[in-house]
Amino acid sequence: MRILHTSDWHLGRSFHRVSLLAAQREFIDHLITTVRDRRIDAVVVAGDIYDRAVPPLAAVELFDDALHRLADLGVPTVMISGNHDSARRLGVGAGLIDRAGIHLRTDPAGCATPVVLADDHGEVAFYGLPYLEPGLVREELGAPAAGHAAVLGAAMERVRADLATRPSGTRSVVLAHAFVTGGAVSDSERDITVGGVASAPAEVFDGVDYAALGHLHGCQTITERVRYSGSPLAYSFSEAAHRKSMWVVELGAAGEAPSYQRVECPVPRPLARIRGRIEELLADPDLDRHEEAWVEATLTDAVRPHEPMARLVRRFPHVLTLVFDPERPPEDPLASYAQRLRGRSDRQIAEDFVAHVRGGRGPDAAERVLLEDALETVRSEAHEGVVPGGENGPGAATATVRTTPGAATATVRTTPGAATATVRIAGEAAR
Ligand SMILES: [Mn+2]
Repeated sequence: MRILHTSDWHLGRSFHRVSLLAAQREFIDHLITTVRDRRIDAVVVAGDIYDRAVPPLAAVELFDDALHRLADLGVPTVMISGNHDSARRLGVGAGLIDRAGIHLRTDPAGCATPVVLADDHGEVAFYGLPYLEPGLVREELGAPAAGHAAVLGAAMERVRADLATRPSGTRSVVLAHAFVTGGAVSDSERDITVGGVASAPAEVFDGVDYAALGHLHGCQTITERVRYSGSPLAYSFSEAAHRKSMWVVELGAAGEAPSYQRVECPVPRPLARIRGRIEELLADPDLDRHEEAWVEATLTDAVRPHEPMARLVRRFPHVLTLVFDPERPPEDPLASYAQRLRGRSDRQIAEDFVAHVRGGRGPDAAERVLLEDALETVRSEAHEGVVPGGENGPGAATATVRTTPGAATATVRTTPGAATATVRIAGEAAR
């Protein structure tokens, strides 16, 4: 059985204010062509169909078009919701499109009810595990502990239990939307850290023939049988070096190792990250090759140059973003601030800030729990789409937590997709 694995379409997402709708439409064309030309038997889409809980109409129409074309081809398709999708919104109508061979799984309760397809070697059971937000599904799945590894583990226990009841020789594929340990991140995935831990070990998928993963946007192989397809398009400049692709996985008879082929996706426009003083960027002949790219320019001039964007755009008409990173002497405390924040989680930044405004005394255990609760509440609400458009757009949310009675109040604000947390301290500690 030949399976096409893709994920993280993020329909409706734009790239630094440039609409990607035409590029996403081109990807859907490419998907349909690939299914037809490579005689694909089943398509799996591992979550993040849309970029947000309430997607724009044009994105919904594109998804509708993709579903019609897949149904017309008569190729069974299994899809799950990701952390960017609103599982409940996406799941509306799932029962009906099921009859057309499009199996959309958005409810964790159904994770052990597979879509069963067959070929000459027998049956293949496809288990769709929608994104499992630990705080929301722990009880439902009876997970012994909080956190991603525990809820995913509980869901996979159910999968293995169901598989054990099936005829011997039944092959199996699991779709999951998760951060598996060892995977490489990029800047366009929304942080899903819970209790300081974002990832689950690859061993959680032991016992199935193939785990088709979504969430990380780079195409990657975690173990031979546990893979990410990555997103079909680059959604941040950190993906400038990615080759965007899908996997064609060929399952043979039971016990045979699957074979894998990587199918590349069309590139609407290459990405380039360039860095230097503005005069160098305007003159360096090596940069000729980036003149038609979408460009992120980092200017290192010690003094911010006059109208840099207007000058750069003459050579790089598609420059989209400017970063200022002035060269400073190493003893300058400002030099390292951005570097200190880079790669730190919302929770770490919040804890550092509490320590900073309290003369070095960071949150104690109880305060840490409160901060974590606040961050988690915000994430759950954003995921469920219960927070209407905040000042930072749909899904932005704020939670307030009193760290010590009468001493400090921390307000945590997150904007999904931007992965930032701001902590404000009010009360005595603010003095
Ligand atoms: Mn994603």
